[in-house]
Amino acid sequence: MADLKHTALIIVDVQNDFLPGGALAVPSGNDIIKPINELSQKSFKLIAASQDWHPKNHCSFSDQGGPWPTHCVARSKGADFPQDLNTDPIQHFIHKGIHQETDSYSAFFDNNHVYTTPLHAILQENHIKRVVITGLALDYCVAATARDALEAGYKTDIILSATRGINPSEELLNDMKSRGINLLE
Ligand code: VGL
Ligand code: ZN
Repeated sequence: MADLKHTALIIVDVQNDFLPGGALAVPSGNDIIKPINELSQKSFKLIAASQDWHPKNHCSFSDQGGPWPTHCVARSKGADFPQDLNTDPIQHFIHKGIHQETDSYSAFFDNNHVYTTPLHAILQENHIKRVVITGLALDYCVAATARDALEAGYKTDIILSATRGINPSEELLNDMKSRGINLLE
């Protein structure tokens, strides 16, 4: 990664509930913590981390008719970062999924594109041209964040060693590649 002057590292939803033992565990999710800790030592212009941050009665929860078990309730242990993730280099924390009636896979917008998080403005203020995306889950929040980043005009890379999916298909990976998202080792 040659010139990181205009590059941001984005860490998506590396939270206890998405790790083994959590409410919505992504298989081998903990394997990515060390690679992310290594990446965050590099000289990125900025580092931002998103956190899934739901109200207790969020529409995505199965007891509210949604597809997912209750997870990442705001301020709960499950919504917290795992202890072994080095959060010292992270300058910006982006909460998403904070509105009861809508879910937000992407760290930029909710799924209906009604609400915008501060992420795009932060990247613009810092003259970011390229984003390097890591975190969980590859087939949901990482994919959605990468698609929105690309649409917003950023050169968009996903680091495969620093992401894991719930059930990522070959089609999804091909779709991301054909859009122009770079899948790097
Ligand atoms: C996520 C499902 C529900 C994710 C968040 O971070 O990928 N997946 N909420
Ligand atoms: Zn969620």
